[in-house]
Amino acid sequence: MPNPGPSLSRFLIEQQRLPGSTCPAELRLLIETIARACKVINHAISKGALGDVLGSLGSENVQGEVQKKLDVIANDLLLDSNEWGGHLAGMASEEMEAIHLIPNRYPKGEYLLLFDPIDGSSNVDVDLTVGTIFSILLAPEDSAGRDVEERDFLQPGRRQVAAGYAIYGPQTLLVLTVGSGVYEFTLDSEIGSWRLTDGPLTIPAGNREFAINMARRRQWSPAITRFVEDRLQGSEGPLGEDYNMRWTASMVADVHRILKRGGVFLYPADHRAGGRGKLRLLYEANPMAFLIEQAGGAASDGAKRILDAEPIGLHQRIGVILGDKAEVAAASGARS
Ligand code: AHM
Ligand code: MG
Repeated sequence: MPNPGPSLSRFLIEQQRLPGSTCPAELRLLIETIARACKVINHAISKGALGDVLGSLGSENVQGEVQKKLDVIANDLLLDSNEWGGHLAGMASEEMEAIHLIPNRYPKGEYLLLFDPIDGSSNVDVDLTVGTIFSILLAPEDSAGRDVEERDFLQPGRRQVAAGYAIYGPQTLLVLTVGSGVYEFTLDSEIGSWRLTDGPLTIPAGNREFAINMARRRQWSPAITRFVEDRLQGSEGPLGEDYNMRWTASMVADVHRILKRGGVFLYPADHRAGGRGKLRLLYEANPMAFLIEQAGGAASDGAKRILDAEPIGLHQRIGVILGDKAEVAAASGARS
């Protein structure tokens, strides 16, 4: 690939022209709009204290989490950027209890957009990597001619037509799938253009790195406990090899590392409480699972494929194990 490769627009237009394309023009225009909003979010994040965007608001979101100023700024930017384009029937976000309908003054389209505007937002105030995660679905056919409702968003992840994330780190990247591979674009901030810099991505097999929040150990199932314990014993244990552990508290950063370098990410369900884990199915687990599968990896809730989970609520949580196929199988109870 020439470096830098084609712009995001050119890449998507070329995808659109391929026989059997999974990227029609309307989807391309929607993705370009999301990518533009991510550029503005990137700008706001990079201003930091100079832009008065750090710190909390004192309010809580529907999850009972304290909202950071940037959670709300990024949420509003994504709503404002996407509601007038005519591509969407509705939106849903980690930061809003209810779905967001497209105002009647704008034309409506056939897609549904779900997002986590700032994932890993506890990292913002300490200048660590955060991201924006998005998932795109088609509105059900029977929603034509009426306002969409929450139930229209409750589709299994295998029905996603596109998913991706922007990652605001040492470089600002957009990582995207429209169901035919995973591609990485780097923001050239001087000319304001996303340029293809890698892809199609394939998760390298056999990287001995795992990502888990060890402080939740008491909540793990026997299978997760055994998986982690085997790796902690390293060359002195049953696997006979040393492992490394990484935890950034930003799923976008952990998933990006796995896409590029391999390994496995785990945020399991709370085994003792019969709980569902921390991460949300519709706008965190599903888009990441789609990307990981498209890059040759696997994504499981510990028992079954995440993309087959039948959603029952907009903000429902699910256990997440994703990355290298063999590691996901081992953490889900198969023998390591
Ligand atoms: P957020 O969307 O409110 O930021 O929460 C999701 C984040 C993930 O990015 C990360 O994997 C996880 O929460 C970290 O949780 P913990 O604080 O338990 O380490
Ligand atoms: Mg999140």
